[in-house]
Amino acid sequence: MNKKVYFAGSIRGGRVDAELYHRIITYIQRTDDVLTEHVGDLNLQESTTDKQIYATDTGWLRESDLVICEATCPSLGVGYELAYAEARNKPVYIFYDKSKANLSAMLTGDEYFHIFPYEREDEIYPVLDKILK
Ligand code: 6IA
Repeated sequence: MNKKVYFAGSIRGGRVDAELYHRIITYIQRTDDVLTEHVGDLNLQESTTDKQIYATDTGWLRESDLVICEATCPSLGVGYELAYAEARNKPVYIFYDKSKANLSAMLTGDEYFHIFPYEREDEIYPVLDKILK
């Protein structure tokens, strides 16, 4: 059965990597379901209240089988989601470009998280294959 993937990526933290999120989400969707497809929407518009966003996203986090995150662009919301997922024992996989980001010690110091520093985007996809197999 398809896995339900919660993909986390920066929104208000900055959209510099939105196209990368879109490519990762499209890749995951070849085999599995992404609950948060909008994170990779290149024309994302705020269309609802923050309360509604929080209620929907935390519901999806509880419903998800696993969380996959691209964390190169720092985001408070993503950090919150990762802690929320850990508290509910969801497996969490974090990718970041090590030439661009110095990931928070609150992530790299937490052995619960599976963290994958990469140098080139093409290193991400074989790891995704292993995670989703
Ligand atoms: O602090 P940030 O905004 O960077 O947090 C980004 C994370 O919070 C993402 O992984 C999302 O799951 C979640 N998030 C933040 N803003 C939204 C949002 N905004 N919609 C859904 N999830 C969000 C409204 C855009 C709407 C038109 C789809």
